[in-house]
Amino acid sequence: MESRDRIAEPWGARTPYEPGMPWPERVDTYLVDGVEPETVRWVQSASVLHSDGDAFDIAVRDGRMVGVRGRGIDRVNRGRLGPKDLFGWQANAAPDRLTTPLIRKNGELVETDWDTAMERVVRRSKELLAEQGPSAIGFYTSGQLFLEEYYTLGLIAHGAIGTNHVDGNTRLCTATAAAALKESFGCDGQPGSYTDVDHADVIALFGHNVAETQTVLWSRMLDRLAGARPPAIICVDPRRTPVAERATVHLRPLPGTNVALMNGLLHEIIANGWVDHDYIAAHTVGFDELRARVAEYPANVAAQICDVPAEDIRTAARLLGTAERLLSTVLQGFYQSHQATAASVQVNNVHLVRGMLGRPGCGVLQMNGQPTAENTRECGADGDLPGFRNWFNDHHIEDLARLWRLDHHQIPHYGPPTHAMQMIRYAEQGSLRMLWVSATNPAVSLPDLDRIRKVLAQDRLLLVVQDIFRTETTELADVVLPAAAWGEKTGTFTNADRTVHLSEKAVEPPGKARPDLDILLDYARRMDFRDKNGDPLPSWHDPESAFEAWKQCSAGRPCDYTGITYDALRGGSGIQWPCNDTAPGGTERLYADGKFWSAPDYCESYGKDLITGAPLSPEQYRALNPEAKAIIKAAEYLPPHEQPGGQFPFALITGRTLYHFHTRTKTGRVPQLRDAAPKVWVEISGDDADELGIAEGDLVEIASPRGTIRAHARVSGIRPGVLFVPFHYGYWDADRPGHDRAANEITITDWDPVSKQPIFKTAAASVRRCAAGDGPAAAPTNTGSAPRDRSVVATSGGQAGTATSTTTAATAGGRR
Ligand SMILES: Nc1nc2c(c(=O)[nH]1)N[C@H]1C(S)=C(S)[C@@H](COP(=O)(O)OP(=O)(O)OC[C@H]3O[C@@H](n4cnc5c(=O)[nH]c(N)nc54)[C@H](O)[C@@H]3O)O[C@H]1N2
Ligand SMILES: Nc1nc2c(c(=O)[nH]1)N[C@H]1C(S)=C(S)[C@@H](COP(=O)(O)OP(=O)(O)OC[C@H]3O[C@@H](n4cnc5c(=O)[nH]c(N)nc54)[C@H](O)[C@@H]3O)O[C@H]1N2
Ligand SMILES: [Mo]
Repeated sequence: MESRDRIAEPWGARTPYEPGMPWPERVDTYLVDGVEPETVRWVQSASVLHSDGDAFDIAVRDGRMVGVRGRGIDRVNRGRLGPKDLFGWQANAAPDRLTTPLIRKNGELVETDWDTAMERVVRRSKELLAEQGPSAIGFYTSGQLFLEEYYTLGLIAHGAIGTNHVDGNTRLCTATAAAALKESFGCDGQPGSYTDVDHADVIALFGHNVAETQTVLWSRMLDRLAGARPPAIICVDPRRTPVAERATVHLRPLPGTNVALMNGLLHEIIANGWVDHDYIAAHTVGFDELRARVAEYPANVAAQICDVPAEDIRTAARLLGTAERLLSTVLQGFYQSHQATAASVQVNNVHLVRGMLGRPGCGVLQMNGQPTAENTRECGADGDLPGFRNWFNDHHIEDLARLWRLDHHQIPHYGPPTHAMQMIRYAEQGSLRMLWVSATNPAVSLPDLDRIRKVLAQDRLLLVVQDIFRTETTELADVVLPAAAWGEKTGTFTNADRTVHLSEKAVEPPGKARPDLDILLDYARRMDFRDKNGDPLPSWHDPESAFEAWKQCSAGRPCDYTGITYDALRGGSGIQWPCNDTAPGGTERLYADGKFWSAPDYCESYGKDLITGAPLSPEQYRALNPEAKAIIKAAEYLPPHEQPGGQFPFALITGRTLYHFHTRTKTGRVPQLRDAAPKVWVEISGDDADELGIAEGDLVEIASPRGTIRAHARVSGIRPGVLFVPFHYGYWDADRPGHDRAANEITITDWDPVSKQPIFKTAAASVRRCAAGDGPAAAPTNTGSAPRDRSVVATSGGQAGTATSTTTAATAGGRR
């Protein structure tokens, strides 16, 4: 057993391994001082602070959480935990949890009881249904609840109420992942598996800072890099992230130029003949269009648009083109950037033209971000219909109506589901009169916050907010519902590689807080929702009965859960869907047989035009892809809508740091994590800083056409011409309240035409020095925000940040 400061060393010790070997086990444990592992009860769970699905047990003593221990048996992490996994659970016990419902009276939020709060919501729902119909009501949920909760919400919204206005913050997060998969494969569903890391000889990360956002997956890659025959790494990111530091090739494109870069790479791959013509002919449509399109993007043309050396594009293309086992991952540097879906689809195209799918090491991971985003999508809480059913296919609607015992016209399918930014627009215009927000904090996480605050604060809008803390958003609410957090309720969730985990209740929720599932079921009972037979809707009453109902809904669909039970998830490892009679142990990789879920009668989507977002009709799709193949779609590069220049000469991007999760409602309450990154900063390149007379730690003002914020400057390895601001910092901090630090004060109201995902990573801004700082910026030094000035004191956690690891002798060496 060894101890390490896991704030200083987020990835822990190396356990090297070589291609084709299993990833060695390393069990990480953190227990609060003085607690011995033998004296606690261990309760099975997994992490809800990213999409990796790191499996661990929660240590419980005297009814309180006292630590965590990784599950060595689990396929995802083999026992490893990252800093947020090790320390994040402490937020549950924060003294300022919401413990009672609140209701707005004379402008103030005051404590009330559940009956009063729920009756206010129910009364208004009934009035609106009577006066305006279902379209007056909207639901905005999360990627952080459990599967059972989303399915319940999906049924209530789509079925019982019949509104088309239901979406998740997954719109800000993985809408593009889903869209890119639908465009290429006709259906959502992650093709690859984390075990592809064990086999790949090239790993390409497109706009994905995996080292900070899925630390355990990066540990797996680091262990490959430390072993024999390590993979080559391609990093596509304007910042010098920890991934870039270890990359064989680091491409630093100008933000918003991903399509040009991808077209340049595909041009080189095709021009050099690094394509699998048999695979293309047997399993795809659309190759000729792609070849013609990318012919316009030789390396030097792409290089000019992206401002990267043409030679680097050629080198990267050679690696992609000659890899024997290529694993690609895609995340927010593509999903939240200009032409999000068009760019992400080109990554799928690399794999299709190279025939690299469904074999060990040959995976695409169109990543998720949030822990349960996959479930929001599959259960229909993001607007899509449950079970990846197609809103444009009448048979799918009838199928769902039969399952729910409703008339098919009760389920709205007159058009695509309303996306989150459109719901905000309807609220702004006044047609949406009630918005129920659960497990998301839009007053920090949506773009152009001044506008968002005004919309949410309107008197005519009944804003219901269901959270575990008071947040920037609860402060605008009319009714606040206190929820039980992860660890205080039972349910399942699915990570980015389709692995389903069970998370059991470990401790009681505080005060009167209730599980989100109970709140939704209580609402349904009070509304007296009924099916055709007059039976209560939903028909279930607890997590396991909800899970069993969901299994019926998933039967025969791609995300088939029928072979999974709570009991099967207990004790062992997570299980990858589809899991059914034909695949009783789950499915490691999709499309191994070159067959896709893209048949016109079966597919989730008929696809869209990658440039305009216009949906294809069923007839157009049938003509394009009658035989259920994969679809190769090409796209031309278009310049971003807001480009740097004039008064706003910098490209502004935003994103994350390793130690915080989103709007910090949890990580900001955990000492180890809070102290590692206590305040907002802005990253600026050395060249730009020198030219503007900005020194490390100076207070600067960053302005965009939307507004201004202030932050201390971190002079970092970011590419010149680009500014990066972490989006974690809202305004509730006691030390300096105010609207002058959230990145989204200055981001743009704009979204991808295909996925409707807001563009948080392409805008124009300026920066100006305000004053000297009192020392370096309080930004982490071992991450993408590493300082140019190596004398800045390194990030560390000391004794409080120390955790233990155990590797068994057999696995410690890696090579056998
Ligand atoms: N520590 C931590 N981990 C998390 C989270 C968290 O809040 N904190 N959140 C989770 C969630 S919900 C998500 S969605 C994921 C997100 O995980 P990531 O996508 O890895 O994180 P981001 O920092 O948003 O963006 C990744 C990178 O995109 C780059 N980038 C910006 N613009 C462009 C561009 O135009 N082109 C390219 N190629 N790159 C660009 C940025 O420099 C940044 O390093 O992380 C998950 N994990
Ligand atoms: N500028 C910029 N903006 C961004 C991004 C970016 O990169 N740049 N990234 C976007 C992305 S990818 C994402 S995912 C979003 C995240 O944005 P948000 O979803 O707004 O961020 P969170 O802080 O995770 O908010 C989740 C809320 O749910 C509460 N909560 C936690 N657990 C529970 C529970 O069990 N029940 C209930 N009812 N509540 C709970 C938390 O206290 C918190 O208030 O931000 C997006 N916004
Ligand atoms: Mo996300």
